[in-house]
Amino acid sequence: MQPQARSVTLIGAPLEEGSGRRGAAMGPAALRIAGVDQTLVDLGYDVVDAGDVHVVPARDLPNHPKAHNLRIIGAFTRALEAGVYEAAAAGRFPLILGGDHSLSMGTVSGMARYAAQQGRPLFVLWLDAHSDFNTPATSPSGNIHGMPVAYFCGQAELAEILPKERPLVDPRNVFQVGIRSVDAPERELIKEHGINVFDMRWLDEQGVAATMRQILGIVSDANGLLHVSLDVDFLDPEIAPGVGTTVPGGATFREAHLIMEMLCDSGLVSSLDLVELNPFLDDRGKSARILVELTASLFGRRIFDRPTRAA
Ligand code: 6HN
Ligand code: MN
Ligand code: MN
Ligand code: MN
Repeated sequence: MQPQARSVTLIGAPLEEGSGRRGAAMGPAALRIAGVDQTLVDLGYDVVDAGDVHVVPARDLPNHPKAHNLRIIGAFTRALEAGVYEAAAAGRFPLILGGDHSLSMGTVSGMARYAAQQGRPLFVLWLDAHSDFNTPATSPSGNIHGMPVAYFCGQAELAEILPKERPLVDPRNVFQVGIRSVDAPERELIKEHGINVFDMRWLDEQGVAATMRQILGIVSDANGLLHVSLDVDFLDPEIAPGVGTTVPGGATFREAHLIMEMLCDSGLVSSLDLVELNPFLDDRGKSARILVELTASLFGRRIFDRPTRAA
């Protein structure tokens, strides 16, 4: 099986204001140069590149002392929420080229609106070194890219970026894999809200195959949609150095590919974010290329077909 939609809309989100440093705004360009569009065309998909989102800072939002650049991030959130919702509602697979991780406030919110309309639960697979469940009150940095999960679960107050009645994601429907850097107050929030964390120790002990079977079984039993958010720092910095927040001891090339292959086989994936790529910090396009390789695996590139049980 393949991801559900046979047509893909690429949406560039040149956003870097959610991270503590510059460079991630060049991410969409690097992913295009690495060939994300043609890779999907070669796999047989109908691909439309909607180009990059361009916004001006939202003047109705406050300047928040503990959530930096809220006005520009708020404007991106609104535009991405709408763009992702519209692509999904048109039967297409939204693939977001980031951009720092604050963009997921918009993309996941857009998918949450779509899922609610379909009467199906939305699940989120968060592949990241970090939990990104800070709030302005707990954040050590004030950087909003550390807050998107708390935002789309309704826990991070960031003024009224989206209407108050926006559909939220149930924290128990969030699966975080690869986690190895969590702030102390953030950890308490994660436990309190029941986020499912499969940290690096879990992966070392249980392996990615058993972990993914467990997650995919839950999504499948619930007839859910699955949004995947892939942060470059999920991967080990040796293979993917192009990110501002490297943490040693990340996923290997093979672990990451197996996750993508199992996601593909499940047919459950509805949407994908590729985030935190910082080409300014990359090593000759290495990280951009691996993201495109992983995307190809998620969309069905494989070495050989596996024997299937069902006829
Ligand atoms: N990311 N927990 C740290 C913070 O500042 O909140 C790091 C967040 C990193 C965010 O990797 O997308
Ligand atoms: Mn992240
Ligand atoms: Mn991260
Ligand atoms: Mn709460």
